[in-house]
Amino acid sequence: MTTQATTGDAEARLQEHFDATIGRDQRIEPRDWMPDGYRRTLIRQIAQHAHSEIIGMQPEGQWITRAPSLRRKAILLAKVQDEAGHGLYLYSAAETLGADRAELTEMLIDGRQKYSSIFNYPTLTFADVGVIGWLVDGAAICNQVPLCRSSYGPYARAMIRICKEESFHQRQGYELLLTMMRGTDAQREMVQDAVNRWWWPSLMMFGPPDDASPNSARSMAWKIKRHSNDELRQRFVDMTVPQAEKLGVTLPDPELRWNDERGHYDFGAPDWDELRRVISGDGPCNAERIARRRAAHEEGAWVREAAAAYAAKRAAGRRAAA
Ligand code: FAQ
Repeated sequence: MTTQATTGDAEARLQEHFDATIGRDQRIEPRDWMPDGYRRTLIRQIAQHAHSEIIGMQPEGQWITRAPSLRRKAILLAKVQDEAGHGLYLYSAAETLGADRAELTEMLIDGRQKYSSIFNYPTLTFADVGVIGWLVDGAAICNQVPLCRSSYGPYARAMIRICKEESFHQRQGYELLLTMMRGTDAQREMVQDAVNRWWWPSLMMFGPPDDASPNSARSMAWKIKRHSNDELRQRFVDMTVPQAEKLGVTLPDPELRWNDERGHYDFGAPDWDELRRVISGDGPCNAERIARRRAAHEEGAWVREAAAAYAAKRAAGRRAAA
């Protein structure tokens, strides 16, 4: 038998073992063999997810100094800090696949890697903070709860804590909106205006429609994704409509109505050209978000250098003592 044939046989056995593990709904762990495409897909999705959490600190972060009370400021600070934490768990999960966190950050600020379209829209009033919690975190929960059963262990485990925290984020947003809706006419108008602006971008968070989603079939076969983009979008609409009714706001979609036969709400199509534009860098705030992230990275260079110098000094001290 040639060496080439032996290597081929070994690889086929590894692939078989991988397929069987996925087939049994068991987890793939960092030291397990995995196909290159599986590794690449995970790095792409986890990095995009991590970048989204970090860039996602900006729209609400802008309201921390302008929060209307100490209570609202404390809640908002905690939420934005949680998002930093989510970014860090996710970068760590990407590192278990061999990705380098510094390189991932470089790829984000050079525009070589994506982050969620939703964070390229401006936050014009404090009602936007509530609506982001309700709709954006609500959409994130719909998308991410199934990821707790993703086939890659470190990603699935990171998602458990992230989802628990997102759930607090969603409730704080809804509670803020309930409070504003019990306030003045001007406050109710602010809430409705924010809902009008964020509804369609929230639906776009789930990605392109299934027939235009190049990665879904592969990711679902690998059980990285458990549901298609359209399935999750429908689940979000079904969950959100009754919440909007309770809140007393109108969702800006004339086609939205209950369909008895399907047992779901029918709804209009988002503007997919807008999603394409925002993803390709041409949304209302893309340039501002990346410029801010780049500046923060550059301003933090001295901290990274100091931490590396301190670690080297401690390692030298340990070597000298040994
Ligand atoms: N924005 O073939 P598909 C959060 C890209 S975290 C930008 O369907 P896939 C917490 C996609 O990457 C929000 N790009 O792709 C929070 C692909 O491009 P590529 C982030 C998008 O991966 C709340 C191409 O289009 N969540 O909100 C978007 O199978 C409040 C084709 O698309 C996650 O990342 C988009 N909306 O499905 C923080 C969850 N949609 O790479 C602060 C994990 C698609 O081939 C405040 N990710 N693209 O060049 C996922 O579940 C999936 O990656 C999808 C996309 C569903 C986002």
